[in-house]
Amino acid sequence: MARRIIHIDLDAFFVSVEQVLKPELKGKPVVVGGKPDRRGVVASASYEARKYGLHAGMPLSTAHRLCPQAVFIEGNFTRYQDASTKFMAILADFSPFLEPTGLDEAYLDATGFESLHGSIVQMAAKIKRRIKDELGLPASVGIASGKVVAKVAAEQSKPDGLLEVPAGSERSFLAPLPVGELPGIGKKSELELKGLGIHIIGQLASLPPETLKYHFGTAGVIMHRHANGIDDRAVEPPGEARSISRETTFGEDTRDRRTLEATLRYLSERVGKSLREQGRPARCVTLKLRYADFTTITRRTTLKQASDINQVIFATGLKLLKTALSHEKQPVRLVGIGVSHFIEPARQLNMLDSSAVRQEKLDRVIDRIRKKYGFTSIQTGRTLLLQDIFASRKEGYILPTPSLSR
Ligand code: TTP
Ligand code: MG
Repeated sequence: MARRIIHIDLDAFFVSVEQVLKPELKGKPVVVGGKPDRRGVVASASYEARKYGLHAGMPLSTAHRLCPQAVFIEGNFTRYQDASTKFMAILADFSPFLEPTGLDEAYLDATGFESLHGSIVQMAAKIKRRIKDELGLPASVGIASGKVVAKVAAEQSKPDGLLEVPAGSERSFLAPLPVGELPGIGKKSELELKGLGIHIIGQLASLPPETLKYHFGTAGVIMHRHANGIDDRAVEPPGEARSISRETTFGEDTRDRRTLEATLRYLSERVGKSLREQGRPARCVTLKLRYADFTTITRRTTLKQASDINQVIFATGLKLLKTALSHEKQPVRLVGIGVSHFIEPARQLNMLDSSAVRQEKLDRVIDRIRKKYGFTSIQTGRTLLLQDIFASRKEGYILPTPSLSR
């Protein structure tokens, strides 16, 4: 029997959360991402705003030019995280086979659940109802025998849709759609396929797999299977995060070392906090810089000893920053820092190093104070100058484009 996989994705997620708080925004062109004089990009646009050509990733200034009457909102990431947690809790009530693939999307394996709900379509309708009733959010759902077709079906049904692709009709469902609609095909592959005269998924499905392998390597073989509606990947419960990072774009490109270092310190402390919450120290620290002309570089250091200490993350990032800036004269547009390669904790090793022990204790005390009184209630001298650059609230400074990477 064919599997029944559900893919569910909330509609205009960030915008919809804002509309729950301010119902007067419903039915209007709304953008979350920042005020139009900010240099960031659109994170989420309401469907009314999309009629004017607005979409995620578009610079706010362009969005404003295309649709000056849109309401532009800064947004609040904590709010979206909160809504996401509640959304996933509702899904978990329906099936233990749950794979979240983003803040606002997940796969559910519903194979064999027909008798519980009448049909899988009825099950999906119940899921949508609960999300609407309890969170006030619209969702779109696709149902198919595999993940890829379920995801495309959800996308095709937006907004507020529900679409089932019956077993056996996966291929014909996909065939007329543009190749760019197939998950896994990015802008680059799309262009390359167009160069080969391949525009719709049906054409892709008919190509010999060897041809696709020749052009795209193993990704081409997977592309061929997916274009034919074949996808037996399991719905897998989430693994642990593989990296934690934070980044921000400056309001104005900057060469000012003190600003860059203060921001790096602040971002390092944010990363450190998450790292300590997950309880596994990291071996690698990565610095990310984007220069005024959008050239983006990343530089990584492997630590001798895995760490979750603010000072270690910052000092490592700072060294990378200084080296990078000595090679580049352009002003900086974005700075980010991340950690990866987590290990299981082996505290006893650290005990040999009394300064590390002291710093760990200090970080834990700081975490407790911040939990109680807010992130900016206690600061290192270095980050104080950020008060003049960023607004703040209890959860910390309000960065123009906070990183979504977890
Ligand atoms: P999406 O599900 O891709 O977009 P959406 O929910 O706004 O709209 P829809 O699903 O109806 O097409 O992303 C979910 C959220 O993730 C989105 O609301 C904001 C955030 N996001 C960004 O911050 N930047 C981005 O480039 C994208 C694509 C999403
Ligand atoms: Mg969405």
